[in-house]
Amino acid sequence: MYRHLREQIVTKEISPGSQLVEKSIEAELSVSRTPIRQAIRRLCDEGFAKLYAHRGAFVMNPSETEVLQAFEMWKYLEMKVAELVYNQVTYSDLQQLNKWISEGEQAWEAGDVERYLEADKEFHLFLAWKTGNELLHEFLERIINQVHVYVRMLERHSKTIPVIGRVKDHYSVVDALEEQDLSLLQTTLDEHTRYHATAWSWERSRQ
Ligand code: NI
Repeated sequence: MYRHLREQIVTKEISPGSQLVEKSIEAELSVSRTPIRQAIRRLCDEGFAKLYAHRGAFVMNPSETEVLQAFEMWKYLEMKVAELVYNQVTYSDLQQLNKWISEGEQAWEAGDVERYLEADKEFHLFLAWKTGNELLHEFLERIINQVHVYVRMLERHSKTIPVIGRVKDHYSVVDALEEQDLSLLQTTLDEHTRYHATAWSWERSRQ
């Protein structure tokens, strides 16, 4: 149910800004109300839709400003994570990070966007978890969910740029951690987060 609705949102079969009405989904797909409600809740949690009090859930329809603000917040949180972990990472942490890089690469080569995004999220959240700051980890998860919603939409509609092709940056992140080089780490994460924002603006300007 969740996957079905998510797919429809990403492909814009359900138009941006439209309301997710339990009753009409129930009628259309002939499934019971509870799984629909759960799916809608999850879509809201992950940033595909937004819940408004007394009005219901609406498919997100972000302005360019909102998208750029999300990427900017992502960057700020990554800068903080970098500052807290750049000299805290052990050999086995690096191995773990490398595992997610190869997972991401395999997914990318197979054209599996969902698996790619999952590996990407694990990679970034692992470092946030290493900070020991639960709120930082929680906020980063929220922002990455949101940013990944935008990346999915961009990926589906862009034929011109490899939106998810920034796996290479992750290697530089690992190098910087290995060298305990904060400035390299921050520069890399800055470029990594900015790439998507630039891609988004560029794609928008061509529409
Ligand atoms: Ni990444």
